[in-house]
Amino acid sequence: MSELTDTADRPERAFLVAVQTDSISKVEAESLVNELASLAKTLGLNVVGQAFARVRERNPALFIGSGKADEIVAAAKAEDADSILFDHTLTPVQQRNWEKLADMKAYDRSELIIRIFASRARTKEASLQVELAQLQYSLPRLSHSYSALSRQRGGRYGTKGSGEQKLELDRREIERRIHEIKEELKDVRRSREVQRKRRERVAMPRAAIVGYTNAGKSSLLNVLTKAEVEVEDKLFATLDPTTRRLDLVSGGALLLTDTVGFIRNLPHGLIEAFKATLEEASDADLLVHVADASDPEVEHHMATTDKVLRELREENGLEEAVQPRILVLNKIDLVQDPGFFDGWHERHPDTVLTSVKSGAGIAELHEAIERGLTARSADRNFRIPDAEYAMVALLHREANIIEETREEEATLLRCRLPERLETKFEKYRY
Ligand SMILES: Nc1nc2c(ncn2[C@@H]2O[C@H](COP(=O)(O)OP(=O)(O)OP(=O)(O)O)[C@@H](O)[C@H]2O)c(=O)[nH]1
Ligand SMILES: [Mg+2]
Repeated sequence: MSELTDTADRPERAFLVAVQTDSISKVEAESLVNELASLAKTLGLNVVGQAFARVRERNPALFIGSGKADEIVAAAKAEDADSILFDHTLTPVQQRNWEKLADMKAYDRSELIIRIFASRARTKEASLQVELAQLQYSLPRLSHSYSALSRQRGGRYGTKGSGEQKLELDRREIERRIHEIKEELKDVRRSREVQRKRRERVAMPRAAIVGYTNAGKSSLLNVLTKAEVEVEDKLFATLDPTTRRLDLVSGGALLLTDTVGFIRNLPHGLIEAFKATLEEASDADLLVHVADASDPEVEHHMATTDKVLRELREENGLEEAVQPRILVLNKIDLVQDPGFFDGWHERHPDTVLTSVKSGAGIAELHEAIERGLTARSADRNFRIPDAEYAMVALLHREANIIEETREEEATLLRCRLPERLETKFEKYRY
């Protein structure tokens, strides 16, 4: 066993490295490294120092120039670090080179995020999805470490001996498991599909709460629907979607789903793995995009969320522009500068401002959700025969009724109908 195992019972001491490149400014690099520190703390790591490196030309072996790399290693050693944690993505070769150079663990944001997801997975579905992402991540890294993602990675150096044959076996074993998980996830997806069909039959509109991690999505679901989703000041508190019914003031109701949060540079393997979960968001009738007013990077975070959603819709073959959405700026209780809101409304005129802490804006959000669901419908006249009274009941649940009169053996309704119900009611129009 290496000396690293002796330190197993103290929290891992991590030294962070951020890079500036032509496309990453100093300010952005700083914000990314702060976020990396939050991610590290979420996993219980002890952040003992950080360094910035300016990269003009990528050094294929280490990403960073070798002189700077030596400095970083020295600084990490001076802090008695157990690991060096990079904000930028390391190739398997770079990871191996850093580990040799520093004689300690080296890994990147993707691996850290995957480890967080692994530590947070509670349900079978989430566990399967995380395991899939882990295996896919570790496949190309097999040549240097089979257990690339296991926590206990000490003893790796000098422990050769596994040999080509073993490597090939390991690779096959992993590929087999990947295949198995994909099959299991297909079943999960099928049962989700069944659930969704069932919901469509009751024709309840669906809204999804989306946004950057830690913005307050679960808190909002809880306050809007009296759900009891766990809320934590940690990144990725929520991995599993929770759906609750939200009663509308007009008498209708909708299903509101809380989803996994987004983050910059989310490993693609995770998006891929969590597709089944995120489908809940990508085809909802309405998106409630929650942003954190107290975070200086909030607009970057919003752009990230939009980008991931766009990609998901594209992958699912859905048109991008048609999904109505409400922008919610939460945690306004934490904003010190009153001028902040002037600038904000100039850039994002229709924002609903909320605070789960003080209760501010929650009633407005209710109204905005209600409006959002009916906004794109027009006034329609329907004649519904008494034999099909269930359809009248459906309109009472789902539509805004403007006028209702009786004929012999039929009900006449003038109402504003959610667009998704238009085809269903086409035959009753007059
Ligand atoms: N001050 C303040 N804190 C809030 C507000 N809303 C949520 N929080 C806190 O922000 C933290 C994150 O809230 P969550 O509801 O877990 O956030 P989330 O978006 O679901 O986060 P993930 O599931 O990790 O993506 C918790 O500590 C909440 O108590 C708010 O309006 N004001
Ligand atoms: Mg949450």
